[in-house]
Amino acid sequence: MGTRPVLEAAQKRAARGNLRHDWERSEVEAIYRTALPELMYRAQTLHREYHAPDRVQTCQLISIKTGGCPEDCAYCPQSAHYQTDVERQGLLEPREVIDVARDAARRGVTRFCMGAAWRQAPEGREFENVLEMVRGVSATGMEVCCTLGMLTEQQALQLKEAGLTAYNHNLDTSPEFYGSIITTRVYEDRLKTLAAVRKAGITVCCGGILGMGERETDRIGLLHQLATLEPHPESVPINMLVRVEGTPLASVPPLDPLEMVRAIATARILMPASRVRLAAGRKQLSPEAVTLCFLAGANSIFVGEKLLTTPNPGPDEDEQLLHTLGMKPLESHAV
Ligand code: SAM
Ligand code: DTB
Ligand code: SF4
Repeated sequence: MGTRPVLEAAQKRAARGNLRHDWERSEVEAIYRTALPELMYRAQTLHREYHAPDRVQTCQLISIKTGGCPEDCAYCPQSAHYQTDVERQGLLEPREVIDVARDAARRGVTRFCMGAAWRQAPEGREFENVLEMVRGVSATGMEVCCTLGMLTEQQALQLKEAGLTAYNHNLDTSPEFYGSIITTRVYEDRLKTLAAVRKAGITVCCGGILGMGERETDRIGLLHQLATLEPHPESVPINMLVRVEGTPLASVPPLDPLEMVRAIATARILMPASRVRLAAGRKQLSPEAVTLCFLAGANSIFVGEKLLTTPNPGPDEDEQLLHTLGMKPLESHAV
């Protein structure tokens, strides 16, 4: 290890001692409602203590199994409960996925996330194929993330063994609002899978969606849940709802982008060492709003033309934006 990584690791260790997991909901509320200039100043100050302010992690998504999901998540175009334009696609072949990953690594992407429209990860041949994908992606040197729905402890261990570094499993919103969005599972199911992931030694990627018609208190409730997980999720995706025709949330009023900014700044203050990802919804945000999200402490984005099934800004647009802002992708360690 050179001097810089050693220093960084030491800083991280020292910083970790200061992390709080006992946030009161009222404290989260007070932070969220701080006057914007003060909120941004506090978020930016912490951001600089823990992260390089000009760096952003680039992650690429691939949908390895698309549509036909038995869950009824009101935001999701892949739920079998709703009539959307998403074309169903069975599990891709490991080779196909690994080829896409290698290409992403060559382009400097540092995290690769495989998403499947499952209620829970399957057993048997399909799961074996997912493990093969994880092994192949892991060999590129990128961080490897999966989001496959609920997992058993055994499956989490097998994924870890195959080289999985992160598992995405979102809490999505506050416990109070959850039942208005999803009826086919409960908050506790999510927390159980998150515990299995932790137990297996896989890092946690956990966040939520804003703009689903929730109240401000629900956004605060979500952030409170995330910040009281111990340890904090290493990665916190903040999605702005992509409103998709055919889903029950297709015509909810659009979210004020400043709510994204406030939520990101609050996440940065509550979980200063975590990566906060400005996830879905970038295509719907202006370059100015995206810039404010970066200033609030977002330091990770999804790149590539597509998220799972919906459009994302293309590589040219992203390159231009980062260039204009004088920001750079994290250095790639791909092999
Ligand atoms: N089925 C698995 C699950 O739900 O955990 C993995 C795939 S699921 C599509 C991954 C995440 O995508 C969801 O938890 C949700 O937060 C996010 N998501 C789905 N549809 C979205 C939309 N229309 N807008 C924003 N985020 C969305
Ligand atoms: C996350 O929080 N957002 C990503 C990833 N984790 C899996 C997914 C966003 C999906 C947006 C809707 C779609 O493209 O289908
Ligand atoms: Fe299924 Fe995940 Fe979509 Fe819910 S969010 S319907 S679990 S794919």
